[in-house]
Amino acid sequence: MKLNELSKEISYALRHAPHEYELELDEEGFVLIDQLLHAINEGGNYDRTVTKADLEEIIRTSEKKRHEIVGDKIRALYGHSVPQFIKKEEGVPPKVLYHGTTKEALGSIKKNGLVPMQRQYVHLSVDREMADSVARRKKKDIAILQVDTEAAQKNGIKFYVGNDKVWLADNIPSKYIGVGFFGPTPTDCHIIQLDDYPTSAYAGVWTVEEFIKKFPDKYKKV
Ligand code: HQG
Repeated sequence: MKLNELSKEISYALRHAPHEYELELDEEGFVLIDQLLHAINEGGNYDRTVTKADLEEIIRTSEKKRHEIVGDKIRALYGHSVPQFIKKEEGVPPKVLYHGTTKEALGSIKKNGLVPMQRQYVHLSVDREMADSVARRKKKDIAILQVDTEAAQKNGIKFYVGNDKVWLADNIPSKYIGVGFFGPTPTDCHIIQLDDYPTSAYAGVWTVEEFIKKFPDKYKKV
């Protein structure tokens, strides 16, 4: 059984295309496991019948907790792009959350803040490492952003629980966002407020290395 493929198909069905599987998500994004299994098995993409135990194994062994089973139901914990609004539980996140993106997007993020784009929420990570791997999916020059959630919350921005490592949010204005230059240790980092970050750096006129060279005392290479 190709569990990785199955996991991707489940994410596709539960985040983006439940209608293709004749599934209806409830307001928290749950569907009956039996209905999901029926639809997946009708597709006949796997070498044997997919069972609830396979779904449980995906959740247990995956490096990211993408799905959740509660009783006889399953849902995707984040990532939704379905037109139907999926309600997430509001919560108080860690004071700082990270977002991995591309340098190319910085100009637009500076102007419009972080916005959900094709998804229902902005996705944030609890640690830099995860933000880094999220950014590297895009296969471009990356930028790691740091969100001051405390200041944002004080001004009415809401955060929602995804899983233990992923938080969700509505739009986050750029005044709460910093661009991070991170070194190998937690103290070896410097954040520049996105609004102060020179356009020449993300436009590629300066590479990050050049930028760091210009400010050797303050910035260290990752
Ligand atoms: C960018 C994966 C221009 C944003 C990951 C991102 C994550 C803007 C892209 C989860 C912007 C959207 C979600 C603005 C945001 N202007 N670009 N104003 N605001 N963006 O894939 O966060 O492995 O929809 O920076 O690990 O990359 O599938 O979101 O680059 O947790 O489980 O618009 O998906 O999880 O891209 O990834 P995405 P994301 P899974």
